[in-house]
Amino acid sequence: MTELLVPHPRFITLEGGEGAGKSTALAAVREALQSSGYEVVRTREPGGTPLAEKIRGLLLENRPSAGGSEALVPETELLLMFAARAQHVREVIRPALQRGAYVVCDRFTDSSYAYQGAGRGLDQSWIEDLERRAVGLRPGLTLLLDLDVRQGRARTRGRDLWPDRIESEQDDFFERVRECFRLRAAADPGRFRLIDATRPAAVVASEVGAVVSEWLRHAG
Ligand code: T5A
Repeated sequence: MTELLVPHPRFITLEGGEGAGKSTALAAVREALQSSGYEVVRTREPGGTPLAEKIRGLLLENRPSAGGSEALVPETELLLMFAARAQHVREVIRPALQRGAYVVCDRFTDSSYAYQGAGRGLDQSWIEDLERRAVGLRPGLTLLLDLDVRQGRARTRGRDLWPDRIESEQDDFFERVRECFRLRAAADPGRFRLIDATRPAAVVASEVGAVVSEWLRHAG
């Protein structure tokens, strides 16, 4: 049976390109929610359950020993992302929402549209179908941290000695990813908030906190 896509007001996601500062901003989201007295479940994708974290390892592993000389083809990459997501939604996200918690997730299905859809060139309608059938849930609020591709990559280069398999893609791949995120945000202003992530971390965190407080006034 095809599931309906239901946006949930207590489900908040952070999206953006590499090094946009999502992990850093997530702390500001959590702080804003906890200071209002809510239980917060912080999680990430791909991953978030023991099985989904194993799938994350398959997806991001960059050493040739992971699959010998066998490269992960785009279709496998997409299906593994959704395999991990289905598990994560069923085991962690839905139960937390059902008991009244807020769930804050570092990346979700928008990343599949951006990376596997725009980046790898896979058919968007296939992703839509997987989203309806295997996920059936959308965030109520998505913070898109937007940043020039080179600036983001310079940040992660300074941090990562060994880039993962997806981080090792070329700039044009990440330009398509960024463009897709921006188009999705423009098409759905009720859900997305575009955050200028070029500014210092403290300034970004303060805006993120303000956006979440505003969201709580409306949704809480
Ligand atoms: N993916 C994921 C898909 O392809 N499809 C999908 O469906 C999903 C769910 C995940 C990979 O999987 C892909 C996307 C990714 O390639 P990951 O390691 O979780 O892998 O990768 P990212 O989510 O990109 O995580 P990063 O850590 O690389 O980026 P963040 O979280 O955006 O950045 P953050 O906060 O760790 O910051 C990066 C560095 O910049 C500094 C931080 O201190 C840190 O060193 N920084 C700033 N510096 C200056 N100014 C600021 N404002 C800063 N904010 C942070």
